[in-house]
Parts: sequence; C-alpha cells; structure tokens
Amino acid sequence: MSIVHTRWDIFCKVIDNYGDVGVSWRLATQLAQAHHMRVRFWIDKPEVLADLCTAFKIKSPKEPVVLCKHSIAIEVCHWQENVDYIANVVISMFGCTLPNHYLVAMQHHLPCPLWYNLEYLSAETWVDRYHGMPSLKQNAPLIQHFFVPGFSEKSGGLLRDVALLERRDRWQEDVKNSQALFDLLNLPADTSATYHVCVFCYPNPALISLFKVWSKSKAPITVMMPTASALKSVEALFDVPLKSNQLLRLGSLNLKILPFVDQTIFTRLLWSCDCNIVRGEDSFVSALWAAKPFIWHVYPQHRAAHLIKLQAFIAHYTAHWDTNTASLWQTIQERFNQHQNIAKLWPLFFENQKMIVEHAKSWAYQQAQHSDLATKLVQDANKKLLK
Ligand code: TRH
Repeated sequence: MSIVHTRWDIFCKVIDNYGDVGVSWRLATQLAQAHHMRVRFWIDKPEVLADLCTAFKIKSPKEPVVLCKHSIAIEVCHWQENVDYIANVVISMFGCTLPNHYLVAMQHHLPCPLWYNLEYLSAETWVDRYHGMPSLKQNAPLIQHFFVPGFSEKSGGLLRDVALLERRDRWQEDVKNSQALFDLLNLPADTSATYHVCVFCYPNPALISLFKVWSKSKAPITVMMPTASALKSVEALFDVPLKSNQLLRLGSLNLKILPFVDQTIFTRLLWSCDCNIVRGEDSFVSALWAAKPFIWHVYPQHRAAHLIKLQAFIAHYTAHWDTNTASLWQTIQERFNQHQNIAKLWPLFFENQKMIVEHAKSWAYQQAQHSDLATKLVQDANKKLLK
C-alpha cells in the first residue's frame, strides 16, 4: 500500500474552550495539505469548529454523516454517525474515547488500523520515554501508540504549518500587512502607530496590574482582547460591561474587544502584535513561531501541575539566553501564572524586548530544524503500515 492518499480519521472531543479543536484542526489541515492524505475529521461539537474555521459551514445542527467538504478536502463528520469504512490510520486526540460503534468496527477490521493517541504538549523529560510507546491494555487486537508532542528530537515535535517561518517573515517585513489586519479588525486609525498587545488568556487578576501600568505608560498601548478571553478580569477598570467590537480608553491604554476570528487570522494577529499573552496549547505554539515577546498562561491543572509544565518549558526555552534576560523572563512567566502583581516587572520586560525578540527568533529557527509533528506522524505511520 502506498502511504500517499492513505485514509486518516481524526477524532476530536471538545472538552472546553477552543484548544481541542484548534490543535486537531491544525493537524487535519496539515495532513491534507502538506501530505495529501485523505482526512475525515470527527467532532462531537461541529459548531465550535465553525467558529474557528469560517470556510466550514454547518448545514443544520442535526445534519447526518458528512456535514461539509472543506475546500482543502477534509470531510467533517459528526461524532456519532455511522461509518462506511474504517481508515488506515485513526487518531484519538488527547486520549478521547472513540465512539463505541467505531471502536467495535475497528476491532473486527482486517488488517487492524494503525491507532494513535495524540497527547498534550510538554517539555518535561518523561515525553521522550513515553512517546511512541504502545498500549496493549484493552481493545485487543488493537494496539494504541502514544504520540507525544514536544520540543526534543525524540519527541513527537510541534505543529508547524507549511513554510510557516518564511510566511511569517514575509508578513512581518512589510508593516502594511499588520496595518491591513488591524483595519479589518476595525481598529481606529489613531491606534496604528502604537505598541500592540494581544491578550488571550484565562481569567487572571494579574491583568489588573498590567492594565494599570499600561494606562500610565508614556506612549500609547493598544490591547486587543478576544471576547473568548479574560474580559471579566479587567471589567472593573471600566465603567461599562465589555462587549465584542467595543473600543475603550483608559489613560494611555486603548482596549479593543475582538470578536472570535478565523484561526488563520488569529495566527496573523500574533505575528502582527508587539507582544502576545497566550494560553493553553495552540495559541502558545503559534506565539512561539510568531517570535514576539510573549507570556504563556498555562492551562490550570490540579495540584499546580501546570507550574511543573511551565518550569520545564522555561528551562528549555531559555537554555541559551544570558542569565539576566532569562531570569527576568522566568519571573514574569511564573508570577503571571501565580496570579501575582507584575506591574514592576513590565518596564523591565519592555526595555528588554529587543533582546527577547532576538532570542525568540533564533529559538524558532533552531526548533524548525526538527521535523514538524504532522511530518513525524506521517513518517511513523509510513514505517508501521509498510512493515
Ligand atoms: O482555548 P484554549 O484554552 O484551549 C485549551 C483547552 O482548554 C483544552 O481543553 C486544553 O486541553 C488545552 O487548552 C491545553 O487555548 P488554545 O490551546 O490556545 O486554543 C485556542 C484556539 O482558538 C487556537 O487554535 C486559536 C483559536 N482562536 C481562533 O481561531 N480565533 C480567535 O479569535 C481566538 C481568540 C482563538
């Protein structure tokens, strides 16, 4: 069998927010576009995908089987629909349990489909040991293979769109690109020459300290905050409830509330801003590739497990930085994630932007020497299917 045009089924269950869909859809489009695979995308809440991918239209919430054929030939299916065939490669995103009827069909299918569990991203050392391990525990004769995204060569890698860094560079080289994007997002002309920050994080009282310091800054700052972000955390600073498309002013701070935009537009927004506050997994990885100064708000977990995740990433990311910048960068990430006041740190962070951007750029070029996640997945599947 040739791996080209192999059939892939990706199963995505929306637990909360947008990250489950964000990561899964990015993977699906890369498999289809860059690797020419035949991809079906199974999702329990297609309406969340419709927010993120405007090319995808739901004909009706109860429409059976195929909801739409995306322009790049991904078939989107509702989670519970019957299957007319079992794919060669099946992916459970973030360990989601497959619909029972599909699982039973897989168990009876010969040859057994290749089955991956695509895990959450981490820079922790266990990733290299765990990545690629088979799980024989249940569902015999099926074997599930763990595929763990990460930063090392041995890990499953990071999602990176085709020619991403080249496209990012072309975008950032010409200021007209970000200007056109800000116009599209209805930013007033008097904010165009200001310092731009995108704030897409979880609720966090530390934002109050940042907003206050920004409102008193010498030069104007324009903050773009998607409605899906932590509006409640800053609402007390303004006299009105915060709503999509509003523009509010507080001293030197202009706050623009953004509607939810297509994932490709959101990625370009991160390329266009001078600083990004991001969260979860997908906006975090996009901010890494954007190579602008950023603060990562890690998805909060029980017993502060997310802080261990943060430490591991900081150690990896700043490994080759000078000690002072690394220590400043570490402190601002930690304090923000511990919901502490970071007003005093901001001026230092701001003063060191140039250095941070240099580090961010060289990290991105260095990291892009590794194969991206979709390529690693295809290569691994290729090896296993052709055995
Ligand atoms: O939304 P997130 O917090 O997602 C998640 C989920 O909570 C998930 O359960 C958890 O496991 C994971 O984090 C770690 O953050 P994330 O990962 O950044 O996903 C947001 C997605 O939404 C990302 O693909 C970018 C996209 N997006 C748009 O497409 N348009 C927008 O306007 C915005 C604000 C985001």
